[in-house]
Amino acid sequence: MLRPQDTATRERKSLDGLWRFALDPDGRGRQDAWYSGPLPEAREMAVPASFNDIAPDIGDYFGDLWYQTTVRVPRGWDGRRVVLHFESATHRATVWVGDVEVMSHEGGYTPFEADITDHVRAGEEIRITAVVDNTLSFQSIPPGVIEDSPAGPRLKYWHDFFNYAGIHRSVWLSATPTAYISDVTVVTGLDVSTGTVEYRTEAEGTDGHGFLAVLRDAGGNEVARGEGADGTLTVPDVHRWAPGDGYLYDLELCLTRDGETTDSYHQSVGVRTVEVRGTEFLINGEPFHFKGFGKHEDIAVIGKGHNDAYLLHDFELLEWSGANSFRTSHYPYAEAVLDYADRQGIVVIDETAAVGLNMGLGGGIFGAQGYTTFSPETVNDVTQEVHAQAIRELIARDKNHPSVVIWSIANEPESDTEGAENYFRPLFDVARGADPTRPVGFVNVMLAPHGKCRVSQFGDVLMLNRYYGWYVDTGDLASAEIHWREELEAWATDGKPIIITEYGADTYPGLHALEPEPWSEEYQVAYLEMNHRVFDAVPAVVGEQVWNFADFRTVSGTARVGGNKKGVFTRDRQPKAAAHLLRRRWRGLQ
Ligand code: BDP
Repeated sequence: MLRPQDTATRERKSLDGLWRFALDPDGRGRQDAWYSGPLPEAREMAVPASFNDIAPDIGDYFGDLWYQTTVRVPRGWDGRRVVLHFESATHRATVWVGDVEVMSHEGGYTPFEADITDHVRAGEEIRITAVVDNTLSFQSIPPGVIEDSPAGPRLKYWHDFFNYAGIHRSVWLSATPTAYISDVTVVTGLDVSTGTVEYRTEAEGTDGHGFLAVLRDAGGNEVARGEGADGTLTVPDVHRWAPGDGYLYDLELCLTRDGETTDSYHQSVGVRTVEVRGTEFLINGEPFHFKGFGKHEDIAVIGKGHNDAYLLHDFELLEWSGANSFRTSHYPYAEAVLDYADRQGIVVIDETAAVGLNMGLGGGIFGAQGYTTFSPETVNDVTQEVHAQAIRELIARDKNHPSVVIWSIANEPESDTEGAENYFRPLFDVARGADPTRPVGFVNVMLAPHGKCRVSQFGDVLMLNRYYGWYVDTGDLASAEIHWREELEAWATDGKPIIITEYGADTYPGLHALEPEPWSEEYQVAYLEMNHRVFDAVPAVVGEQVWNFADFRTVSGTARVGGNKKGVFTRDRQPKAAAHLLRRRWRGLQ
């Protein structure tokens, strides 16, 4: 699947704006065919946005959410292939055009689309209705469960961020030629100063057509061209994509017939290599050290809705703090985020939405207890296939981003049992089958330390989340330092690169203490300094990503004060004292 583009042969029309919107607590809409006319009792809802924080009375709702809009198909689109494309709908959706069901999709963070040519006429208005379901189950990624409570059913889940949902990203109507390019895969290589761009084009309806690929530099000058659906282009004196230098070439892929270009698609290309060698993580053959954060898509009012202003602001703050990377904890982010990371030379660890596959974690902190993670009744074979599909869709979507250097297939799952080992082994194969070029890993939880974890054997890198001095040795940084170093030195014996993908301490902004104590700004600083001493003593550590970039909304609980407060920035992006510490460390300032 390719994202809609405006090119010499393609057009797109944004459907973002205010849609009609209705909750369906009794689950009547599907059988009463709400798609067959204007939605009953509709209010309006912003797209893209989470629906939860827009109005005061709907935040915790779960079930079917109905969205509807009308759009006129441009007059000039007669004879064209018309596509309806959703960048995401959380966590699943079914879509109708008029009265015709055109598609369903499972998974809240990857795109889906349908060819709706047969259901539309150029120049006429169409009604688009989507029913989005934000319920989680043991067979969804991430998992959840509906439990009874005296006040009625409640949705519980094992991840530490709020279940924001809705249409979080843009929706497009687009037109392509009927013979069209349907996918492209690019793999780049380097031989001293010469770059290679291996490309593979897929296309439909192309009898009698030829293929052309033209590579241009950032100034628009042609540097290489090739004929055929597949090929390898060579770029002497290549300008590499590198951390901090997001140089991109433009690869234009064309279908041609009788000397005319009948379809054209543009793919940006960063020429770089990624490799794990021993305990080193190499980008372009040079050791790379990750400095940055685990982030969230989380902002006031909009929730997980994509917002360009926050995108730019967050990257400015990454730059300010000296960060060179982040992880898309705990789900694939909007594609615009990865495009921007490509252009800025920011390195990304790209994660699926497989978070909370660990029912032993957070007992008492985050919610339900008493479940076994991997069992026929809970996370089972069906879940595993949904998870496999989530990995395939993530890689299909993001495979051409030079910024993406690691696939993270899960965050903090149970990983110390036979059930976990059997569940994950084939999922690593799925990831490697979909992309043999990038390292694959998963993020290990503190409950499965070195010697107990049965899943890290499958990873190319070790990604560890550790909270010594916070969840254990709370307030006792001296003991925390000893314990942490012991564990890390044990992991180093595995001979793989180690990235600390989470370390952090909840910090209430403005709370101060002469003797650093938990929740104070001074403690967050002292906690980070302790961690840094440990990392700097273990050469296999090739990266540190603080948890979290900013405070974020989560399920309420006794350990959560107005959200998770481990942000180095507040939710509205003001620095805590720790932000200045990181800036000094990462920028090498005094
Ligand atoms: C880890 C999770 C992350 C949480 C964090 C925390 O990966 O999602 O928000 O800990 O407790 O368990 O703050």
